[in-house]
Amino acid sequence: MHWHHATGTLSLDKPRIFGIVNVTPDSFSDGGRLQTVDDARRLIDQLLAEGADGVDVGGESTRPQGATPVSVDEELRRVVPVIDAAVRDHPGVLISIDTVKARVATECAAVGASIVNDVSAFRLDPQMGGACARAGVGVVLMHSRGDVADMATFAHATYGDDPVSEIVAELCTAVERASAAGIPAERVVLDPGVGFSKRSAQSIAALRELNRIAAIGRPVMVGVSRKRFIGELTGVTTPAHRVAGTVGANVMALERGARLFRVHDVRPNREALDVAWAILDGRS
Ligand code: HH2
Repeated sequence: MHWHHATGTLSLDKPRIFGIVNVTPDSFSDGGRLQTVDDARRLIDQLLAEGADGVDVGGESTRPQGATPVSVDEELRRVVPVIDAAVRDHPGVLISIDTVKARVATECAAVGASIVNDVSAFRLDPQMGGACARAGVGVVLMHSRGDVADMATFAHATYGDDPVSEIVAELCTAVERASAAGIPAERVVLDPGVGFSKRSAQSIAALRELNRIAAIGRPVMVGVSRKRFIGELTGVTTPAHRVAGTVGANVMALERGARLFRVHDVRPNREALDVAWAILDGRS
């Protein structure tokens, strides 16, 4: 399988890793770490040196403790200089912009982002589908409910007996939204949205039954890195210390069909996913 994006195609014949670059003062696990563009450049150098296939740059947090929505101008002020610098430092680098806003997507694509990662799967900005179609970007449609301020809380975490069937149905609706906006299927990746409008049991069910999401027919990304359900299962309260739990979840997600992994800690995930893939795939 291949994922088409604005500057080419990414083959998914092995696990692909996107390193997280949060240019936000309030992200749940590493907020405030990047104070300057040079801080972001150093992090990007490190993520790529450790084996990331691309970087996911975000300027608006969706943290569980009630994120503060950010204006378009403030979000652009945070992310555009970082994307500019990444393109200059690493020509050809695959850059994804994590945003729910069409104008941010358009302006980031203009300076070199090839992928738009929308945690609302085009629900929150009616212009987003058209903007992504025009820019020719690859898109990640992530499952969530509610708005930026409450999507990472339990406010909308109400499901019946089979939460995964509801996640699958809502992702299928997102795929239709993207298609109606003029985005070809080859540009679409789906994400179950671990921790978004889901209690831990529901996030774990989504990972356990990830095959049902893969069966929709598009490549699957997962973002489990350092998340709350890992803290609950392991007792590790500091998000940055949840690396081993993150690796465990990613390896199981690979086995159940995920091919794209959004992580903070690239090296341990790279090593684990490459070894797991050699065993799964029979090639080494
Ligand atoms: N999770 C977060 C943000 N963006 N995108 C995708 N596709 N999948 C995810 O699971 C996902 C995402 C939240 O994590 P993080 O960026 O670490 O924190 P914050 O939202 O506080 O910036």
